[in-house]
Amino acid sequence: MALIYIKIGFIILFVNSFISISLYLNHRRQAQFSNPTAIINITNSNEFNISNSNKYDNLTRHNEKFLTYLPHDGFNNQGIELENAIFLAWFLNRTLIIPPILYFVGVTPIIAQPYDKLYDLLSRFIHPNNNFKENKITFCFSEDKTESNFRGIKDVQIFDANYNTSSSFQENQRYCKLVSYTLYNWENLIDFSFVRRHIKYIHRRDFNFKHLVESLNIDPNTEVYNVSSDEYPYQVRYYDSSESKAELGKYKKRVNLITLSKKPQKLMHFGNVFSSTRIIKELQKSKNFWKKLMNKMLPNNPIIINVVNTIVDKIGGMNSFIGVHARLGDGYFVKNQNKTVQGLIKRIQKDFKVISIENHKTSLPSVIFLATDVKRNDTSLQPFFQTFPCVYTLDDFADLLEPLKFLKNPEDGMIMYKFLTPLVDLLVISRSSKFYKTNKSTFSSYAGRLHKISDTF
Ligand SMILES: Nc1nc2c(ncn2[C@@H]2O[C@H](COP(=O)(O)OP(=O)(O)OP(=O)(O)O)[C@@H](O)[C@H]2O)c(=O)[nH]1
Ligand SMILES: *[C@@H]1O[C@H](CO)[C@@H](O)[C@H](O)[C@H]1NC(C)=O
Ligand SMILES: *[C@@H]1O[C@H](CO)[C@@H](O)[C@H](O)[C@H]1NC(C)=O
Ligand SMILES: *[C@@H]1O[C@H](CO)[C@@H](O)[C@H](O)[C@H]1NC(C)=O
Ligand SMILES: *[C@@H]1O[C@H](CO)[C@@H](O)[C@H](O)[C@H]1NC(C)=O
Ligand SMILES: *[C@@H]1O[C@H](CO)[C@@H](O)[C@H](O)[C@H]1NC(C)=O
Ligand SMILES: *[C@@H]1O[C@H](CO)[C@@H](O)[C@H](O)[C@H]1NC(C)=O
Ligand SMILES: *[C@@H]1O[C@H](CO)[C@@H](O)[C@H](O)[C@H]1NC(C)=O
Ligand SMILES: *[C@@H]1O[C@H](CO)[C@@H](O)[C@H](O)[C@H]1NC(C)=O
Ligand SMILES: *[C@@H]1O[C@H](CO)[C@@H](O)[C@H](O)[C@H]1NC(C)=O
Repeated sequence: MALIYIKIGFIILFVNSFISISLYLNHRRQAQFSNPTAIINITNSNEFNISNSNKYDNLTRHNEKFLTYLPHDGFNNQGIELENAIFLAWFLNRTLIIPPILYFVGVTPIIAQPYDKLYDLLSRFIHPNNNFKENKITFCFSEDKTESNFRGIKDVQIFDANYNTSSSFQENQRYCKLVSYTLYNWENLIDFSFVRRHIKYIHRRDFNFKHLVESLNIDPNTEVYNVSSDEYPYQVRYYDSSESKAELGKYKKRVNLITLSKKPQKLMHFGNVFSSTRIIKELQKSKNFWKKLMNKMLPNNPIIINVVNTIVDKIGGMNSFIGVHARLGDGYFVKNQNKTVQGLIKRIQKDFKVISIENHKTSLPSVIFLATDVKRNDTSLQPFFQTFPCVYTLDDFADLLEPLKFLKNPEDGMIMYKFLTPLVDLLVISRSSKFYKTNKSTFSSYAGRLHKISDTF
C-alpha cells in the first residue's frame, strides 16, 4: 500500500507515566520458546517483572541476541510487518521481541514515519494505569488534497482525550477525532504454534525504548543496532542472497541479510518493515520457510471462529456464497470508490452471469456476503445493491456478534467488540466459494490468502 510521510508537529499532552514492566509473556501464561529453558508461572496477571525472570537471566547469560521492529498502520499492515519480522528473526537467528497490535476502532492515525518520529509517536500509546485511565487519544489531521497521499492525511497531531477539538478545528483547519485504541497481544488472535517451533520470541508490552533496553539490560549506545532511519517509507530492501539480481524498485537502498547477520549488537532494531515486497527471498530455504509461514498465520481465537461459523451457517454454509470485499472508506480508497464498486460488479457479473434479478430464484449460487468499511446506505455502494438482489452485510448479523461483547483484552479490560468486527467480516468472506477483492488493500490480501486455505481452520 502506498504510504508517504506526513509532517508531524505533535505536542505531548499526556504524561507517559512509567510502567515498570515492558516485556511480558503471553496471556496464556506460558513461556513460548521453541525450546523452553524456563516455564514461568505468572501469578499476578499483568505484572511480570522481567528482571526477576529466570528466562531472562538465562537469555542474557547465554548471549541471546534480539531483534525487534516498529509497527504502524492498520491491523493487516501490522500483520505483514509481523510476518516479515518473523522471517528476519528466523534468518538472522535472533530472538524476536514482538510488539503488541496497536488496534484502533476505525482508521489508524499511525502511519509510516521516519524511525525516530514513529518511535516517539508509538511511545505515547500506553496501557491504562493509575495516572492514565482511558485508552483514548484525540488525533487531529489536515487533509491532503493532492493525489499522492494514500491516507489522505497530511499533518497529524496527537493529543489526550480531553483536548478541545473545536478550538483546534477553528484555529488550524484541522479535523479532529477521538479514537479508542488498545494494545493487544498477537497470540490472542493468531495461532503461533508454527512460529514457536521455528524461532524464539518474547512479547513486548509497550513502545518505550528505555523500558526495552532496561529490560534487556543492554547499553542503548553500544549494544543496539538501529537498522535504518527510514527517511522514506520504502527506504531499505532486504536481500536473502548477496547474489540476487532483483532490482530495488521503489526502495532506496539494498541491504544483504548476510551483512546484518555479522552485526555483534545484542539488539537489532528495525523500524518500518512493511510490505510484502520488502524482503527479497531467493534462497530455497527462505522460500520454503515463507511459504509455510504464509499458511500458518491463522486466526485461532475460539470465540471469533465460533461467531464466524455461526454467521456462515446462517448464509447457507461454507462455499455456498460469494465473498466480496469493498474497501471504500478512507484516503486512496475514497477517491476510487466508484471505480472499485464498478470493478467488483463487472468481475462478478462476468464470472456469474447467472446472477441477475431475473434468475435470482434459481438454485445457482446467488448469495453474496459483502464486507465493507462503509455503511450499507453509503451512496457508493448503491449500484452494487441495485445490481445484486441478495447481498448480506455484517449488519444483518449483529445479534450473532454478541459473544464478542464478552471478549476483553486481559491487559487493560477493553471490550474487544469494536476492534474485532472487521476481522469477523474478513473471516466470513474468506469462507466463500469465490472471493472478490479490492486492489491494494492488505485487508483484501489477507482475506484472499485465508480464502485459499479456509478449510484448514
Ligand atoms: N468492518 C469492516 N472494516 C473494514 C473493512 N475493510 C477495512 N475495514 C476497516 O478499515 C480500516 C483500515 O483497514 P485495516 O485493514 O485496518 O488497515 P490496513 O491494515 O492498513 O489495510 P488496508 O488499508 O486495507 O491495506 C480499519 O479500521 C478496518 O477495520 C471491512 O470489510 N469491514
Ligand atoms: C537455564 O538454562 C539451563 C539450560 O540452558 C537450564 O538447565 C536451567 O534450568 C535454566 N535455569 C533456569 C533458572 O531456568
Ligand atoms: C507452575 O504451576 C503449576 C500448577 O500450578 C505447577 O504444577 C508447576 O510446578 C509450576 N511450575 C513452576 C516452574 O513453578
Ligand atoms: C522487580 O525486580 C527488581 C530486582 O529484583 C526489584 O528491585 C523490584 O522491586 C521488582 N519490582 C516488582 C514490581 O516486583
Ligand atoms: C543461533 O543462536 C544461538 C544462540 O542464541 C546459537 O546457540 C546457535 O548456534 C545459533 N544457530 C545458528 C544456526 O547459528
Ligand atoms: C473550546 O474551544 C472553543 C473555541 O475556541 C471555546 O469556545 C470553548 O469554550 C472551548 N471549550 C473548552 C471546554 O475549553
Ligand atoms: C537507536 O534508536 C533509539 C530510539 O530512537 C535511540 O534512543 C538510540 O540512541 C539509538 N541507538 C543507536 C546506537 O543509534
Ligand atoms: C461516484 O458516482 C456518483 C454517481 O453515481 C457521483 O455522484 C460521484 O461524484 C462519483 N464519485 C467520484 C469520487 O467520482
Ligand atoms: C486490479 O488489479 C488488476 C491487476 O493489476 C487489474 O487487472 C484490475 O483491472 C484492477 N481492478 C480494478 C477494479 O482496479
Ligand atoms: C446512513 O444511515 C445513517 C444511520 O444509520 C445516517 O446517519 C446517515 O446519514 C445515512 N447516510 C446516507 C448517505 O443516507
